Amino acid sequence: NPARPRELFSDYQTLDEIHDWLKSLESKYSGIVKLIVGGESYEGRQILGVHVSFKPGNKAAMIEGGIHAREWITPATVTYILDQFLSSTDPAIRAVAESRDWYIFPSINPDGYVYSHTTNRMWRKTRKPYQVNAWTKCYGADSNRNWDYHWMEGGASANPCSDTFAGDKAFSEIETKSLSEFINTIASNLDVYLSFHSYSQLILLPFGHRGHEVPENNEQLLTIGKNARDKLRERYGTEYEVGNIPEAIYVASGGSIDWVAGVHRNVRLVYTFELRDLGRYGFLLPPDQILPTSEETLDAVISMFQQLDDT
Ligand code: ING
Ligand code: ZN
Repeated sequence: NPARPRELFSDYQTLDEIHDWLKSLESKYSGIVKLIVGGESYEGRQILGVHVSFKPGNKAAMIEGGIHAREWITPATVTYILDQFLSSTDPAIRAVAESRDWYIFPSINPDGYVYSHTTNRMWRKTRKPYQVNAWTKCYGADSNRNWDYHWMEGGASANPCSDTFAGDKAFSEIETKSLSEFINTIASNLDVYLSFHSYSQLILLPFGHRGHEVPENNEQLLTIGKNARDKLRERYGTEYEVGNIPEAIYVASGGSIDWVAGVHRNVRLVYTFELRDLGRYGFLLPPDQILPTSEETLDAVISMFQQLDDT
């Protein structure tokens, strides 16, 4: 069974396993789930996702995971959320699931994700080579420093050997460029954009660049974020903090959420989750935390949509 090679949420999945599972959904939920190629990678892989639509006329919401290769809990949590939207019988989850057209991409840096499984567990970036000098090549740009909104305005490096290398220009990476072009095609109907990272247990609001810009609805984002944080805590007591990127973590420009919030101003809710933990295991979060992390995160996500739709 390609769908559950290992139990889907009891261990981290390889890229092929995630892709096989996504592909299995189209026939299992036919008429509701459609595969989408949101973009492509330097090494020629697909940025594979799904469009989930229960009925016509809904606003759209997009969820991305795996922009950083080593943050394995993020594709796992995004696949869990997708699975729940499709299969849960909980009325609150069903109401939110059926209230939006979903565009869900569990692993938007596929080359990096594969590399972190095969070669270097702590890999973060894409895998395009950059010639540094006659003798040295370094690989990859940070796909969360490469988006074209206030690009290279703080918290990003011009050195291709750095883990926060922003690329040699905005959208130098095919992954961010192609995915941004896909987002442009759905943006006019897009209502919510969620991006998943680990670790630090934070809910982050735009913007991250050094201009300390805040979204026009910053107060609404803070209120909804803090209420979602309270919901998240209820299940297992996990403590999150909520704030704009520079205050809550550090100045960082060229992130996906800055581009979405800055270029597509009709998108009302834009957040980054930094999932578990606080550093005990860091990126090497044990597989027995996949389910609890996913469950509490879904609680927060459901709360965000409920609040948005109640106002
Ligand atoms: N954290 C994010 C990073 O890219 C972030 C924080 C989120 C920055 C959104 C900018 C925009 O550094 C991790 N852990 O990668
Ligand atoms: Zn990250």
